[in-house]
This record gives sequence, C-alpha cells and structure tokens, in this order.
Amino acid sequence: MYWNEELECLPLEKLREIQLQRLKDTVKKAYEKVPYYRRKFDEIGVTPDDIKTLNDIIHIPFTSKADLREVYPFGMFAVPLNEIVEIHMSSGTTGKPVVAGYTLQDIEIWGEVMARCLTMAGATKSDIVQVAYGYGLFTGGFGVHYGARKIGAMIVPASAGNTRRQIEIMRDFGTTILTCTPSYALYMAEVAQEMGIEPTTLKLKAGCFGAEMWTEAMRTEIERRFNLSAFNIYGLTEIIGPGVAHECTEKKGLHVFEDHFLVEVIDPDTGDPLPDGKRGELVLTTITREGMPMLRFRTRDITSIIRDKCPCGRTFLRIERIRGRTDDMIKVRGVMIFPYQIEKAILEVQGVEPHYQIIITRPQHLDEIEVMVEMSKETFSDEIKHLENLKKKLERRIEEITGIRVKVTLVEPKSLPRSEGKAKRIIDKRSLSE
Ligand code: DLL
Repeated sequence: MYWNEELECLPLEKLREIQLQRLKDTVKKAYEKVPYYRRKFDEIGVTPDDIKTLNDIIHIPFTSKADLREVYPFGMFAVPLNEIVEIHMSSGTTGKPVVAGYTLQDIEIWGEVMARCLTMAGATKSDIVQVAYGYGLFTGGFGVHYGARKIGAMIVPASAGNTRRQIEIMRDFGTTILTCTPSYALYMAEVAQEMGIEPTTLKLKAGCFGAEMWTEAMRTEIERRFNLSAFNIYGLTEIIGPGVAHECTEKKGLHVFEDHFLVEVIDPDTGDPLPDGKRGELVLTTITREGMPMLRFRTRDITSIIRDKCPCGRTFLRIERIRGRTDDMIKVRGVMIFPYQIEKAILEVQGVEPHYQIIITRPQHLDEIEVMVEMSKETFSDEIKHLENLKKKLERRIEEITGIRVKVTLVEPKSLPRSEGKAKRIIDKRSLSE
C-alpha cells in the first residue's frame, strides 16, 4: 500500500533529476540566507555554482551537532522568524539543545512523509492511531499526529506516560495502530498484564516503533507480546523529526524518502564516502526544508545503504536498521562494542526479560562492563545453581558476540527502571570513578 505511489515509485532517472534541482536550490538558499553556511562555504572556497551533479555533494562542508549548538537558538534559520510557525527541540542530555524551525510548508511535508510511513504500516482512514510518543518539544508526538491527520485516521493523542490509562484507552477505543518507542511498548505489555489485560486480546494490528536503537530480536518480542506487526521508523530533530525513513512490509531495511532527503554513508574517521553495503556514519541533507535547510548533517548513526530493488516497488534506497551511534560505541580494551550486540545476546537466552542496563566503570585504569539483566518471574524462584548457570550462559554468549568478557548481574523482575520514551541503556560511570 502506498500513500503517494507516483512519488514513492518514481523512475530513478526522474528521481535524480528532481533531487539535483532541489539540491541546487537548497544550497543556493542556504548560502544566501544563512550566514553560517556562507562562512563555511567561503572558508573552503566553494560556491553554490560548484554543485553541478549529485556527486558534487561531497564538496559541501559537513554540519555537526556542535555547529548547530554554536548558532543556538535560531542561527540556522533560512527564513524570517515570522515565517516560522513551529519549533521543536532535540532531547539532548548534554549541552545546549538543538532547535528546529518549521515553516507552514515544512509542516506540510512532515505530514506527507509521516503519512507515507503510517501507510507502510498499513494505516488507513479507518484506523485508530494511538500516539504514545511524547507531544511537546520532542518531535515524536506531533510528527505522527500530522501524518495520521493527513490520512484521516482517528488520532488518539495520548502522548507518553500514564501507562495504565494508555492501556485502558487501547482496550476501550479499540486502538489498531500503536506508535511509541520500542522500550515503551514492552513496558506497556508488562503493565497490561499486571492489570489483568492480555495484550494479545487488544485490537492492535501494527505499530511504528523508533526514536531509539532496537534489534530484530526485540521486534520479535514486541510482535509476540501484542500479536501485531512491528515496523521500524527512523528520524531526527535536525532533519525533520520522525519520517525520514520507514520499513515497508518486506521489513528488510528502511526506505528513505529520497525526494526530500539525500543519503550518504561515510567513514566516521576520515569523512570519505563508503560504498553501498558498508557500515558507517549516516549523513543526511534536506532538499525541501525551507525553515532550516540542513546540509550534510552528520547524524552519528551507524548504518549502511541498500540499493537493491525492493519487491515493494518503491524506488527509494534503503538503510539497514540503525546499529547504534558513534557516540554509543563502548571501547573496551581496544575493542568496539555496541549495545545492540548485548541486546541480541540477552534476547537469545531463555529465562531473562528484555530489560537490561549496561554499566561501564574503570576501577583500575581498565574498563569493566557490567550488564544488569532482569530474570523472568519463573527464573527468579529457581535454585541458586540454575541462576549461576544462567549468568554464565549470558556471559558466554555476550563474549561470543562482542569478544569481550563482561560481568552479568541477574536482578529481580521489574527492578530496572522502565522508560516511557527513549530507554537509557548505558550508564557510563568512568568519568566519576577516575
Ligand atoms: O527520536 C525522532 C523520532 C521520533 C524518530 C519518533 C522515530 C520516532 P531525536 O530525539 O532528535 O529525534 O533523536 C534522533 O534517535 O539520531 C538516532 O540515534 C535515534 N533514532 C531515531 N529513530 C531510530 C530508530 C527522534 N528507528 C536520534 N532506530 C537518531 C535507532 C533511532 N535509532
């Protein structure tokens, strides 16, 4: 099912033509209207006229989160302030947040790409879409809202939190599509059970889950607990919010809406472009944003490009599921490990729940990783001998996958903090213990 078949299935030649024109226009506007871009272009002697083909994108300087912070709050806007009709902000935990400004047309485009996402998950006018992403400065709630409104579905703007009420609403209204972070979905399943509501008896048929890293195993778990089809949705505040990329029913990578966003994957150390299929840092360029055009934004998200033709008929390239962030990478004794590897190991082992936290310390100049994993209710009442075996099994599996020996601590069911938004998986205590 397509929202906009003509654009989603554009012949590649035509798509490239549109992209080039839009890229040229965007670069010109950014250069003329945003002093920050002009300065960066001038510093390396590049002008908008140097962009003659799509490959010339490599001559454009990168934009980083630090650049955006430098011009906080409105320095990246390319239109007068009275043209900006809405503001959102990133959920950044450190430093100044990043502000994104939208014109009326930007909001229109946001609705369009989000309508495409929801349609990919099977949403139609007849659906009831519960938006359990936060509304507010975070982009999740409003983004899904604009898309669902375009489709004409019934929107339940629940926002994040108040979990018991979320579940009552799902049951009483017959919600068919749930949108929230994957960790919140799992938490909801747990709370439903506590309330005596079996989650599989709800009417949910699909869910759009994103805003944080999750694995295939986590997808299986969410699908099993709710008996729904779980889709992966990707996006970020700097580019538009949710709606940059979404899975089609093939679920083999996320289609990027290339008529609005250009995709590159680079080597995070050298900045050089990487060939398709090779994992590196995702770099995105907006080609239709008016309020805040973003040129070659370094997302820090790790993925690779899949350019093979997709059986769904869409011509947009796909990116593989995000593997983590360059700044989430834990470097231990010279080995890089990612939280997704640990999540994968945990979900493979029977007897534990998909709730975990990774704690990094450096007691004697050497990094140590402790993985706290919740036991299932049944395991909790097991004999100590069995628990010891389970702990060893987890440690062995994590070591096989990551190459690193970690300490696993089994904790009581429901003792780790639950999240209504983005889960906090890593607690880095290194700076404190040094
Ligand atoms: O999280 C936008 C969003 C809202 C996406 C709702 C999807 C659904 P930010 O708060 O700016 O925006 O965070 C963006 O979250 O750079 C990734 O690191 C991470 N992220 C987002 N979607 C996914 C995903 C929103 N599907 C940052 N898989 C991004 C993995 C994701 N990571």
